[in-house]
Amino acid sequence: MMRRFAAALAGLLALGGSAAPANAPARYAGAFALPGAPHESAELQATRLGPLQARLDLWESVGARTIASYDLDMTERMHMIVVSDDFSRFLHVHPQLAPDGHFRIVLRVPKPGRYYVFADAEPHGLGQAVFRFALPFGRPPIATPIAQARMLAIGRRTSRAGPYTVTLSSLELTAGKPKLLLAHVTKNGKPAPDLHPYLGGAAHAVFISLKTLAYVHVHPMSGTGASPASAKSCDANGMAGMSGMPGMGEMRELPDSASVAPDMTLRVVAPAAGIYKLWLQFRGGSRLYVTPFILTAR
Ligand SMILES: [Cu+2]
Repeated sequence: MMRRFAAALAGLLALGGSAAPANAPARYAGAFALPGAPHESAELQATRLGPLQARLDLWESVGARTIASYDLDMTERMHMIVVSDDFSRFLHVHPQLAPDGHFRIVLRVPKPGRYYVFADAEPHGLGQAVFRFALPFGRPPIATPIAQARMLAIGRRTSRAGPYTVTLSSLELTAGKPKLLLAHVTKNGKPAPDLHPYLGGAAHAVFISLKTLAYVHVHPMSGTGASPASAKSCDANGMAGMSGMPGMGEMRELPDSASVAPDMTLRVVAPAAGIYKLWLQFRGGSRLYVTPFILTAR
């Protein structure tokens, strides 16, 4: 057995190639995840630290020039959304920008598998850009169709996280057009009394198309004031920040101590028809919660 292993290794070395050490950095080019064409390109270098952990180093460039200046958006310069390719796991993390223009973070994923990493940032003067990478973390277990369906939680307007239950007014979106969704949050059956802002927003909603991997990140507004008429006026006045959405201005950031109403309004434009998974992230008390939903855009 040992002799066969030694022979195989010798053969490899004889090919003039040496087996890349397991933690050799791997490079990935980013795919632009928003409609339209990007002004910049993005690259990511991943150095494996363990089966479920890697050091990520990400930078964006215009031509050969590495971008060094990024605007703050919702209190951070980059929002990194990490989703397993079976859409069962969701992470929202924040790589830190270094003076050399590189964002760095040590990412730990919950289980083996391939993960889509969405890097959402605003290079100064270039507007919002989102790039997608696909990073392998070991070999995923084979998921049965039943397990996949359960993971997707298709057709449910309510979703639970800890003591909270979130109910959406609808699971229907309109492709290419704004749709207002109301999210009602209860805690132990009563309207949630202890919701607070997360990263300056009442909540964060990330939609990803299961087919095209199109990415939409919106910030719900606290309260139900945004009727369809006011949605139109929002357009005119730029009330609500909806990155990835045409025609909306910056949202006023909320202090951490503020209260968020148990009813929130999401204004969503699905870029195309298809099935989207939504992760609605909010702060209840001092803890973060995320509730998944599946919506259909027609
Ligand atoms: Cu973020």
